[in-house]
Amino acid sequence: MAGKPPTGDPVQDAPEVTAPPHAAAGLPAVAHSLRVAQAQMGVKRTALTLLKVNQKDGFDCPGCAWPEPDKRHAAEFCENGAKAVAEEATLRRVTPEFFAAHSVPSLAGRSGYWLGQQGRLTQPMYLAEGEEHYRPVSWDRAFDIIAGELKALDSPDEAVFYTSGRTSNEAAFLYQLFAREFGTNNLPDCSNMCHESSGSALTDTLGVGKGSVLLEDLYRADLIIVAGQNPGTNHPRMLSALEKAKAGGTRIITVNPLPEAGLERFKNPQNARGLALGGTPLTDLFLQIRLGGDHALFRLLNRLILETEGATDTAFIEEHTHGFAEFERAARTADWDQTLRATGLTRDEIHRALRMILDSKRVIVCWAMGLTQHKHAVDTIKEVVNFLLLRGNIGRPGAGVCPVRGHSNVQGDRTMGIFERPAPAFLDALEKEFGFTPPRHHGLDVVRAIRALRDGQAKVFFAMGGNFVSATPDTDVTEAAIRRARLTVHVSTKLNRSHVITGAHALILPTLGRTERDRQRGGEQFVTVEDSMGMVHASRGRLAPASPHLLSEPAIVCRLARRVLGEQSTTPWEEFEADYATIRDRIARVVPGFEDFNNRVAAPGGFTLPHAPRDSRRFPTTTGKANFTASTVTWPEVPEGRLLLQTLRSHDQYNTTIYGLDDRYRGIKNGRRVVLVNPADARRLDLADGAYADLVSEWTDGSERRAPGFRVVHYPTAPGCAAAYYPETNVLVPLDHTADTSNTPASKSLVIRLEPAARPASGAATAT
Ligand SMILES: Nc1nc2c(c(=O)[nH]1)N[C@H]1C(S)=C(S)[C@@H](COP(=O)(O)OP(=O)(O)OC[C@H]3O[C@@H](n4cnc5c(=O)[nH]c(N)nc54)[C@H](O)[C@@H]3O)O[C@H]1N2
Ligand SMILES: Nc1nc2c(c(=O)[nH]1)N[C@H]1C(S)=C(S)[C@@H](COP(=O)(O)OP(=O)(O)OC[C@H]3O[C@@H](n4cnc5c(=O)[nH]c(N)nc54)[C@H](O)[C@@H]3O)O[C@H]1N2
Ligand SMILES: [Mo]
Repeated sequence: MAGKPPTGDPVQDAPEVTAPPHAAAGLPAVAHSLRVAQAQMGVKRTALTLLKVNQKDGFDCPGCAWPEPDKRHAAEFCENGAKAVAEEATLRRVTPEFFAAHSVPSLAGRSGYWLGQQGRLTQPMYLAEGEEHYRPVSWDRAFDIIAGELKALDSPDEAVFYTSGRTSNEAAFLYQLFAREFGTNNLPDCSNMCHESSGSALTDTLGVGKGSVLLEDLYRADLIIVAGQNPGTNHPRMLSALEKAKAGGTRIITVNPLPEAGLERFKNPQNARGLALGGTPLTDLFLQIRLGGDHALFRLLNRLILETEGATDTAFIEEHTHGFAEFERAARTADWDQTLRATGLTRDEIHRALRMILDSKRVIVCWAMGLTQHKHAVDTIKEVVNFLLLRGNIGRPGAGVCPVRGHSNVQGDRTMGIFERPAPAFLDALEKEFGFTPPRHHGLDVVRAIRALRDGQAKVFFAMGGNFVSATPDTDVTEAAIRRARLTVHVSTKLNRSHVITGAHALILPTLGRTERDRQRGGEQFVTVEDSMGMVHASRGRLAPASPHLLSEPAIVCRLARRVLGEQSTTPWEEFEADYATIRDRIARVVPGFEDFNNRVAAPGGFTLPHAPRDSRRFPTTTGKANFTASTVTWPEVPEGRLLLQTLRSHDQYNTTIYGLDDRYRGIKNGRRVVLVNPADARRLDLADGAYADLVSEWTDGSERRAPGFRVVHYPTAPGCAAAYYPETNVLVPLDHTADTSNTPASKSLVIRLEPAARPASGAATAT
């Protein structure tokens, strides 16, 4: 029933397994989303809220960053978008009485699922040094506490300002401005763990760290390759786009170790074909690749293209690219046997892929975490760029790179300057506009911030959203690092584990969500976001705020900045808080592409940011051209008797927020501590389906990490590979196991062994 959170810890980790379906969405998805939404919001609020998702006069779905089509459906949301909305618009509340009843140590013993189910945070709360309970605190006192600790630091670089990807453009711009006026570039964000590898690879090769395609391009492509992405769960509205593309003749190659139901067949609940008929088959060719084999695959494809008479776009290569000769030399040495070993694919499969590629004039490659979270992620993505450059598939309709971003405004936050390594031109613009001297030396990313906290070099940790301790790698190391901090502060909508693993003292600052009205002195405000394809548009919440004590994210930053910076700052923080249009006026003057921001964002649907490679085949790289690259092909080697583990999302979670225990498209419910293993491997390792095992990750320095008590599920993943859910498995990822260059935790490739274990006592709660 709406409004009533579960009382006992509901996480009975007793996984039940059935055969996975071969299609995604359809009526069950609609029914499921309404059920979830009504449990949190009640019937009326569900109807009122869901109808405003992604409408031109409504709010941006807080789920994923997939763009909205220009012609919108009355119900422009998906099952998982509905869950994201319900999670925020829930009627359940976490009140001061809740914190009086539950000590912080007792909350640290609860699962993340249980914490999230308690509802929205309603008042600023303070955990004083040496105490075990959070108590209510006034906003003024909260800002005093933060200012006190920040001013006591020996250097501004002892503070860390983390951002998750839901923060609006306006809040993000103010937040980075505050951090830099305070004196640090320590602005790590969730992107460091997510698409940082894409940003690194694309900036080096194309000059812009973002995708180069628009929604219309997908419909015009002859071929779309979806590599390392599970859109049926994580970007469900992408399936509608793929369906539309297929209707126009586009073919699809899926590259994935798992046969993901959403990519096999899509039953669109918004049309008759999806409702009554069997839906649309999406994938034409499924390449069931081994984890981390993509670099080798694309390298061999590049060699085969080079060897095919007339297959390369020589005019494009000559006019627009740099480094071709060196790349060609490297690519010509690509080795068949090595590639078959690295990928686990057959010659025939690779030849079939090649034929489809050569038959296609316009090609798009889409990818997500399956490519970015590997040690060699940046080189892999650069190889994808080589692949597209070879046939001139950048900067023309129906072709290009399409890294599909995660959080709904993670791309916008970066555009607004949330970056620990800001471009000098961006800092110059800030300096000119606001009349202060921004720090020029680089700040800390996520992994480096954890090390600094661990080593006592960072003392204040401030988070604008997110769930840092659960999202980051090496859970035990990270939690110990956070506990060494003097002060931890979280601006949040929902309770999570990061609120209960704290520094010496801690604050929770509750904030408005996307769905809620934002009234300031200057009247009702809206905010803006940028989607995965560089489209910027307004987002307006309609619901009454979850509590009268909430402040918006921009208001929190403005008040904090005034309290911390005082006279030292000439920035008009009060004016910014009263009227967000005044923030947008400044963004317009600082961030290229946002000229005349307020007027342009007033247009229904907003506007598209410029993208030089996409718009005019100009490449703002160091060479002034698109860069071919020639790296050494690598892939993860797995010793005998071991498996390669990827950590991924179930259908019933949003990152560290667990919506429920039903990974419907994989046929797993009522539990999350499962490990998916290929049946042949399982037999070899003598692990029956339903047996229990500890997952032990083995690290190059000889150390080990253990996640106990996982149910073995025989599942048709690629041989040699295994899969288990994040965040339960983050404990297995060593802090130093990161991608080269981007420093992204390599959470999709962990060498593990499975140690048979007893079935955990029935009803055991999961700790994460
Ligand atoms: N409902 C929901 N939506 C979300 C999220 C959520 O948690 N829930 N999270 C959001 C965020 S922040 C992000 S970043 C995105 C994440 O979106 P995804 O990247 O789709 O998420 P993952 O669950 O990590 O899935 C990775 C996919 O890549 C495949 N894969 C893993 N390793 C490899 C490999 O080496 N090669 C290849 N070719 N494939 C591989 C896996 O089998 C899986 O299908 O989704 C966003 N949207
Ligand atoms: N092992 C492993 N680890 C991973 C990954 C993986 O695939 N495997 N994926 C990585 C990826 S791609 C990402 S993006 C990170 C995610 O890392 P984060 O972004 O830090 O984590 P989330 O779980 O998305 O954060 C959820 C919390 O955000 C808060 N929140 C929600 N909405 C709002 C809002 O509007 N404002 C504010 N202020 N707070 C809000 C709520 O309190 C909620 O509890 O995790 C990474 N970690
Ligand atoms: Mo992400």
